[in-house]
Amino acid sequence: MELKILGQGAPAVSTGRIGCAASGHGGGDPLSRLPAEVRAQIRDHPCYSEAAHHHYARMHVAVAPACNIQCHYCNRKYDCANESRPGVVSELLSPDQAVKKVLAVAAAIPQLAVVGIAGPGDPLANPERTFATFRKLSEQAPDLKLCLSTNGLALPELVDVLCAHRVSHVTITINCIDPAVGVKIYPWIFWNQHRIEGAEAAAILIEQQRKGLKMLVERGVLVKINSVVIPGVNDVHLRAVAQYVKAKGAFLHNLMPLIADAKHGTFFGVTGQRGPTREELRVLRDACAGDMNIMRHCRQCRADAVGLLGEDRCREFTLDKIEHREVDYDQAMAVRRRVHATIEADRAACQQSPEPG
Ligand code: CLF
Ligand code: SF4
Repeated sequence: MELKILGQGAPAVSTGRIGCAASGHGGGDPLSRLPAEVRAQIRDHPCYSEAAHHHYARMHVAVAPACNIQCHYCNRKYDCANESRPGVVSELLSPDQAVKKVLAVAAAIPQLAVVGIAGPGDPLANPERTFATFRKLSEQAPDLKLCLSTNGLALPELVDVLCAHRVSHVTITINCIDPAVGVKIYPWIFWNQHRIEGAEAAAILIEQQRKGLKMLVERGVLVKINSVVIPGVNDVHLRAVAQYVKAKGAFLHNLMPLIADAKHGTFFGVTGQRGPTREELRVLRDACAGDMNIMRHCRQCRADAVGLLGEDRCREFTLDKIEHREVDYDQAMAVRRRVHATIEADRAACQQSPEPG
């Protein structure tokens, strides 16, 4: 069912698909085995908790155009394949525009819980724009969780800056832990003012990802690993990646199918590299599941996605539509708190209900 809540002087808002069946609970909480502080971190994050994605929304702000590496599955004219389908970011935003958009979305979608920066390039290859956005959001939208997705090359030097900006969830795309596999995925990286190619480039990237993951885990940041599944290139190797990232303290592993199409202009697209079949993906996820928490509800979002996963509302919030919108953020935050409290009450009731059937 859909539950409607009326905020004081606010329009009717929907809490989303409320109900035990839709919530993924039928009695019993699949997260109950986790420590309380981790449950609190993922309770309303739609990517880190499968149950949460039925109730809570996320949005991305596309403030990061540049990248410091090249992946064979990406053409940056289009988008970052780390976190989105290619070719779908419609507007690049300045930090001020991004904040304006967040405030507008937060007022219109009270299920919003998380703001992420995921492209269209790499957020940490654009540190000024990324951190200016996070800083302003911390000041103006202090109740929203901050999330980031990166290839990891610049991560070690920026981990403490991320923590200082209260970024609580970080995704690192790790496609391999062996440079011999990496050379088939990354033609070059830009490192210390130089372009580096071949196995040396892959080895540097892998080492930076290793360091960044370790530093984040030491600081209590929840880390999700994204891996792009590329049949014949890294699919067999990803089992070793799953074991490795679990041993290093990652929380969740998201095995994403390669999206390759010649019209995207990517290397893998034009060379005819195929993605995995649904069955191949299922078998790999099941094989890795013994080693790691596996994410199975990823929607490979756009870098400017808005709304519940799979229900993208980004076209409602283009700059021309929000430019002159005045937002009373305190009132919006109060409405959001009531909506989130209702969602949690409903989830608690579901956990106490008996198993169906
Ligand atoms: Fe965005 Fe990524 Fe944060 Fe989620 S997406 S930066 S962790 S708020 Fe989520 Fe989208 Fe999959 Fe990413 S469904 S592509 S995993
Ligand atoms: Fe593209 Fe992201 Fe790879 Fe950079 S890290 S090349 S933006 S997919």
